Amino acid sequence: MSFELPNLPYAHDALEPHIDARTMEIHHGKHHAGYTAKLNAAVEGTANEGKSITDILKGLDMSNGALRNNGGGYFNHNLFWEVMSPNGGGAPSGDLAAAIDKAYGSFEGFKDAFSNAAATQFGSGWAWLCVHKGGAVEVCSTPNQDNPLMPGVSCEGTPILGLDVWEHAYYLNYQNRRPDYINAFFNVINWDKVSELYAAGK
Ligand code: MN3
Repeated sequence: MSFELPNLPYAHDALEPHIDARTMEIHHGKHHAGYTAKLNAAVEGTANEGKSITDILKGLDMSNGALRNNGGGYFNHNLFWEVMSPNGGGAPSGDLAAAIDKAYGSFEGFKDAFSNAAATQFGSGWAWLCVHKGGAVEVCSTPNQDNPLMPGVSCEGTPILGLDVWEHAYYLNYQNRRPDYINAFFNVINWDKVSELYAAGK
């Protein structure tokens, strides 16, 4: 059984004007599809065949570049599409809001920390909100397609929100204005989904 590229949960143009349709087409149909195909090639005929992507990442041999880059790329984009929605934006509520307030003082405090992590990740990478066992949340960032599930990587929690800050994620619409893209992302965050992932991961 091999990994499949998931369908987007909305139309390519659904996140406009925050994320443009052409970027979504290329990002999902070319980049994510590429990671998926290369992940399958990296897993085929190895002891990882048949394992879930989470199990593969948690048990990853970090020196296996093909699996690290493409397994990370596969998982990270799966999460990215899910945590966005045309009906997104606003702020979280309930347990997740309480955990965010506890860690960052307020939603605005969290937004600053997350935006800063995304803006200061040098070159390609991701910003994350992770949950640890017990329910504490933490913001961090990773280079390339690394992911906090991988051994020894950054905040080592379960990622429940991820923002792709590779140039392929924003360059057509925002060129070098990464901060504008980060700000726009907050208009499409699907906090219901993030809360669901928080409840499952804490
Ligand atoms: Mn990407």
